[in-house]
Amino acid sequence: MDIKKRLRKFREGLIKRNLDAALITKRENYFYMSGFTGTAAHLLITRDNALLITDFRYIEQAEKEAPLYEVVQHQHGTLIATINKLVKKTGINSLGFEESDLTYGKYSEFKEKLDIMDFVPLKGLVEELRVIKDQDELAVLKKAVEIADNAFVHVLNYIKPDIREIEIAAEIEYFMKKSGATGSSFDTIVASGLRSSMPHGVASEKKLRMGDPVTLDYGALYGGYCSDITRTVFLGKPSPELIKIYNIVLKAQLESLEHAHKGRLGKEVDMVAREIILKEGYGEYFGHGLGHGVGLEIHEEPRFSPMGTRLMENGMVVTVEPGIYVSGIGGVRIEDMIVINDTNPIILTKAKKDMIIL
Ligand SMILES: [Mn+2]
Repeated sequence: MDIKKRLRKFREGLIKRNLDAALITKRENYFYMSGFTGTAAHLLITRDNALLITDFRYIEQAEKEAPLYEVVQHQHGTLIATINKLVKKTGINSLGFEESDLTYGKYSEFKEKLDIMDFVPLKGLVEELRVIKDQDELAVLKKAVEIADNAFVHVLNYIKPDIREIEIAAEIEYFMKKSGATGSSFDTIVASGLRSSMPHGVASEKKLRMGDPVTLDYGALYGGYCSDITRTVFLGKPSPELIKIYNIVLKAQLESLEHAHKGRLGKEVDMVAREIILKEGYGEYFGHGLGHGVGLEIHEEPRFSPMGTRLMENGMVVTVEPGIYVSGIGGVRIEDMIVINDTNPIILTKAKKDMIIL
């Protein structure tokens, strides 16, 4: 992790915003800015200093993981007093805080007790840096995707009549953990039969039956980074309408991939898939965006959606996941993770996309 470079860019952002310093409280962001993996830390980054404030439990770990930071210990109940000492020492007057992370309760307390003139909401400074992934991040993301890919091949052996969705989910998660994942990047979705028309049907106790479509949507959390994959497979021969739906979704997925490159707006890529699905008469059954950025968080910038006004740049990692969901019939979604490139994207997901009938 090139923390030095991240700090340099962060400070450019501070200067642009006319801030002396910022307090970083969101877990993904303090990890990104320092390398610290613990669950309790405040970063105080000024134009000249980088301070990591944590408690007794994490001192040794913080010193090891965040060597570019001066680690400062606070006692129970003395966090604000500790920050005030550092504020005085570093002579800062304006301090940004992460508006999307601080609860109202914490904000009120900070506002009241911090010896700072300007306590200013900061929107997405670290998130902006995180949008473009560097080589180290891409290597970790690639591995996270590979674990999910392998889990897909593995779990196909378990998709049989009478098995419950939760057993399939457990098998996926067990496999991923044995492969090095620290966990799942979100609650595993296994939606079979009519449940597959629920785009986010988390695995239930429903048993699989012949003729069921089975949508699997899950991901590995590996080295702090998330992967995200969806495939819909069929247990026995599906109905003609489901076959038709599958082929439309596949076509929309493949064609939008070709347009997911540098210089395109998020909404332009979304529109490619949307128009294909609309033309086939299923427009109203594709009710979500085409894709989302993935990294330390499962959903982050940029977005492929009708509202996506961001220009695609090399090194962005995004999902491409069109779907059609018809209540009473079922649903299909196909999702890959890609890296934006000059022309064709680098498709990280390798799992087979041709229709699988088990
Ligand atoms: Mn997704």
